[in-house]
Amino acid sequence: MFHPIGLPTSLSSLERTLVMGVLNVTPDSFSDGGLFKETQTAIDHGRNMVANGADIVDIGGESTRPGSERISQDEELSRVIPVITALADDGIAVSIDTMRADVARESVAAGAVIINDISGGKADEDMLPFVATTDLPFILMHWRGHSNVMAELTDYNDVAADVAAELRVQVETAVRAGVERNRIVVDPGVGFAKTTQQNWPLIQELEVIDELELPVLWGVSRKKFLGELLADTTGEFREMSGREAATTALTTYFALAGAWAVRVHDVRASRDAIEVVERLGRDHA
Ligand code: PMM
Repeated sequence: MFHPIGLPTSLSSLERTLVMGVLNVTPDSFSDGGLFKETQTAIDHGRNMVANGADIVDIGGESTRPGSERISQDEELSRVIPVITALADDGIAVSIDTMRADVARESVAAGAVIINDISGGKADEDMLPFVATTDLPFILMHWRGHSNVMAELTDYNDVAADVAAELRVQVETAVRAGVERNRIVVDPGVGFAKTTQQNWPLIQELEVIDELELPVLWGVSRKKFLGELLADTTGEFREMSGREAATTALTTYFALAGAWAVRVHDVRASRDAIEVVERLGRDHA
């Protein structure tokens, strides 16, 4: 288990897999409307996740579900900044989930301490130069294209090997732009430009990703491939809220493999799983 440099010491002193709680500030996540209400609901939810064991709260204003369209930068900022400000003021370690350099910049100014770019710097040419000016960890995900087109970008010879190779190129690009290698966390991007079935060998062969010798974040929580795995006898996918136990099973697997962090919705369940793995790893006593 090793951490990227630039993490708050409260986190870098931990020797277990970290839990990143998902906080999507998007109207589809908080459907009862009104920005103020959404903001307050999101802040409360972030605090609640920390009370339940989240080490990091990952705040995103733009949905990246398969097929989703982009929102404007102003819209994204108005969703995330008040939530970041409130949670950072509480002393919570906040990461900003954005593909836009300007959103990352304003989020860092508001108190975010980790930058999570699902495009790994590919969506906005200003992202990597901006990250290079900070001393913060950078989560770089495997990415082939925006959510509205990614379903057509799923050709692989060997999914784990190809994702690792493409991640290596993305990492080298980031380093050339001035991002220190030891600040980078890689993320194989489960569900992004992968068919549901392609996610399995990627996860099964996680040692191929580990060969990059960088901390690894896995984001599988509630994703479609789990809904498909758990489909009922008519073929109907399991609904989102029924995918938690499967998500937690994967958290156990990733923690056993020494993942740096998991990005999850149900923080308590994953944190419990990680505590079990950590206890099992201690010497017999
Ligand atoms: N997945 C989503 C959004 N952001 N960030 C990282 N680093 N890794 C992910 O797998 C990831 C992400 C989409 O999932 P959601 O709609 O449940 O937030």
